[in-house]
Amino acid sequence: MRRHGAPVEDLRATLRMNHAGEGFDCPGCAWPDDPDGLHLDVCENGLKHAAWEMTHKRVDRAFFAAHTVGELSGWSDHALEDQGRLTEPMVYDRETDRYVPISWDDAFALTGDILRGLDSPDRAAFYTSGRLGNEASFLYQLLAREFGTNNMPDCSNMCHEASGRALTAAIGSAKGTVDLRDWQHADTIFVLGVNAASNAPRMLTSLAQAYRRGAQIVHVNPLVEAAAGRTIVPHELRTMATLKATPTGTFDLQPRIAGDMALMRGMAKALLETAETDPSAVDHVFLERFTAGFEEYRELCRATEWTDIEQGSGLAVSQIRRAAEMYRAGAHTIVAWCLGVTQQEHAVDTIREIVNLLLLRGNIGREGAGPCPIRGHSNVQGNRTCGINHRPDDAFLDRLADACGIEPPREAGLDTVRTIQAMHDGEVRVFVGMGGNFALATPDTPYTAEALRRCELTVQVSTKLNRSHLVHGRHALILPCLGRTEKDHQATGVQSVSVEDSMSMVHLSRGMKQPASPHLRSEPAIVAGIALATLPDSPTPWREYAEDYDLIRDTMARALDGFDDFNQRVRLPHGFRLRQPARERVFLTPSGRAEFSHAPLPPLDATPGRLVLGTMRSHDQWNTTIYSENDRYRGIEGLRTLVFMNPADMAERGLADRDLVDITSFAKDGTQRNLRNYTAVAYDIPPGCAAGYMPEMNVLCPAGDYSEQSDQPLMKHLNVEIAPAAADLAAPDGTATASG
Ligand SMILES: Nc1nc2c(c(=O)[nH]1)N[C@H]1C(S)=C(S)[C@@H](COP(=O)(O)OP(=O)(O)OC[C@H]3O[C@@H](n4cnc5c(=O)[nH]c(N)nc54)[C@H](O)[C@@H]3O)O[C@H]1N2
Ligand SMILES: Nc1nc2c(c(=O)[nH]1)N[C@H]1C(S)=C(S)[C@@H](COP(=O)(O)OP(=O)(O)OC[C@H]3O[C@@H](n4cnc5c(=O)[nH]c(N)nc54)[C@H](O)[C@@H]3O)O[C@H]1N2
Ligand SMILES: [Mo]
Repeated sequence: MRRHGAPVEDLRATLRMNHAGEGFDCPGCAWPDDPDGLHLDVCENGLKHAAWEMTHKRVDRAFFAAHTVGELSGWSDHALEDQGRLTEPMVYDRETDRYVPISWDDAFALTGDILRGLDSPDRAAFYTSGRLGNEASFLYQLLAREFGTNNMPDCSNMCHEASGRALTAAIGSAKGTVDLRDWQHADTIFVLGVNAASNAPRMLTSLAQAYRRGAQIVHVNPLVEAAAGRTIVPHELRTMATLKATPTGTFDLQPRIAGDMALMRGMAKALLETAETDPSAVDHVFLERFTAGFEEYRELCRATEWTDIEQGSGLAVSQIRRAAEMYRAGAHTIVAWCLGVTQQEHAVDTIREIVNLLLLRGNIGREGAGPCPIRGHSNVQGNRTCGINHRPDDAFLDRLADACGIEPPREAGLDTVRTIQAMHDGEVRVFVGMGGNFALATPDTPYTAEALRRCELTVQVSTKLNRSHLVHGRHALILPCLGRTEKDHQATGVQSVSVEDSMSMVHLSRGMKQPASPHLRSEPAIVAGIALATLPDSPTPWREYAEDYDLIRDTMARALDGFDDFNQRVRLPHGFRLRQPARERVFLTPSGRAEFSHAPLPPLDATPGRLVLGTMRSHDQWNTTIYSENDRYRGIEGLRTLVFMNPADMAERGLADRDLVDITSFAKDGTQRNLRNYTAVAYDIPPGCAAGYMPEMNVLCPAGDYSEQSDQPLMKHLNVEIAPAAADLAAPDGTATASG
């Protein structure tokens, strides 16, 4: 913590994170609180993340006066954020190429003027990053819809969009069905495509407990990540102090990238073969009462050849059978997944195949069992619940219209990828970013930068300086907001916000630190300020909402499904659980049953000489925020411009460990993108697969290459060629070598 300049007294604030009704929700990830309060719910990465916000460094007007945007553009992303917290609203001044101070009123007026001057509300896009609390999310979508657009791109479009779509189709609701108590009862756990030790460290507690009670824990990942072996479980202070590692896995499967669907199919096939002699292998009563499409699925499994399953998964039949046998032997199975599964072309089919497998043994809607997407941002699930959605359904809009007295637009809006394209084409002229770092987090970095630069206005509501402030429109505003750790004083007193974790628990979060600057405003207050300047005839009491968040919650109780008595229930010690009908075996699908899917396995892409490359996070970063160049569990120090490769693939290309390489990606439309002078690192990864770090590798992700099923960019599935670095192009280091 000291490393980031936050003194030790701030630890007190941090240690109150996530404690029943008091303190702030950990901004680190969306893993739930421990409902029994037995564990101190903090982890190294959560502390790091909170400390990063609590830094004592400041980016004030003197800083901006001293540096032009041109100069700052040459700084590293780490250096930008490391300058500390933003302190007052700033506006871009073309004459001097600097950000200069502007009053809040003038900033809102500028935004309102330009928004009102657009020839259509659809010329604006309102982006959300998943940190935003529920109340601000609700106000933000209300602002967009009152203004007249559903253009609400969000980080979910790059994250768990596929999970929402697959679960809605399969079980009639977009969320997972399990909670932490289910994790305490599961005896068989499959963990697909998540690096838990770095990205959901509090999950390790559940895995360690499961191990101790004898559960099977199967990690499915092309890389053998830290959680697959023994790890130091973050809140077990005793084991932390003695650095004693606890096992958190019992079996590893290393499929090839995008091999998960074939693995799930293979397990189902093996299980159904067993069921021919042992009927108890599948849950016939459940299948009959609660599902649709089982017979056809059984036929499909029978017709899928083992050779296709082996090729598709990159795994041997014997391994798949062993996993299937573990699944059969268990009474309570959870399947959890994250980006390794979602950021793929066939992600929706894959997640539906996960559900197919769970349905076979009735592993849904009972204790210790069910599908469990591991969400990313701490409130990304809450954002969606509260209406941040470019494809709202009619039931939601009808209720919103009633509760708020507005006429919301009905046509679907633009998602993240389409917003980039629309800005590029001049169709979208105003970009408002509610948190996040759009310029870096999105695919195709130079293309996206050009798209943002073509805007008439870019508005970034942020806590820290980042790339998205430097890649801006003709007019540009930086609006600094309170962080989640900070006290939110409004006219009626100190306010709390609410958030929803990965398992549908909604609870309050209240900051305790003094704000980083007296000029900061809360996110609800900033949305209200923009709304007042943009919608002069609005029926919404924006000012009153900003002064008293209970009033927002009263309206949310009327507008949102499951939020009755919101103000009362959110004040219960652990908040409340949003109803998830599928958990009760109520399936809101067209058939009223859980639906089997019947998709063919994805075709194998086999262009000779090509590799499939997945982008991912290091241990020491938080999305676009890079803390250091180390990746502890993967044994990397001081290096981010690397590509992990299988030794045989390296040998084939005449590469030795740590040789410099050039990486070329091939888009569906035939265009190419390059990164030069990356370091090849020999690694235990299946042949044909490679991996490296986001956000740097977004340079290689074509904006046009998104999944036809989920519209998510294919961030875990780039088609690349990797060759020894061309000597004539060799730059002194591998950092600034993107071209495309
Ligand atoms: N400390 C920290 N915590 C975070 C974040 C952070 O950046 N830092 N980010 C947050 C966010 S927004 C999110 S969405 C989550 C992300 O959490 P993760 O999903 O863990 O994110 P990634 O680092 O992208 O890692 C993806 C994992 O998928 C594996 N993988 C790649 N391709 C495949 C495949 O085809 N199949 C399978 N089975 N696995 C594959 C990779 O080897 C890697 O282990 O974490 C959240 N928590
Ligand atoms: N290649 C590749 N690209 C990816 C991914 C990948 O795996 N590979 N993962 C994708 C995923 S899963 C996600 S979720 C996106 C993330 O995309 P984003 O959510 O857009 O990016 P972040 O890096 O999380 O945003 C960090 C910034 O948020 C601001 N911030 C921090 N706290 C607050 C706050 O409390 N309020 C406000 N208003 N601002 C705050 C700070 O200014 C900080 O610089 O990236 C996606 N991009
Ligand atoms: Mo995410």
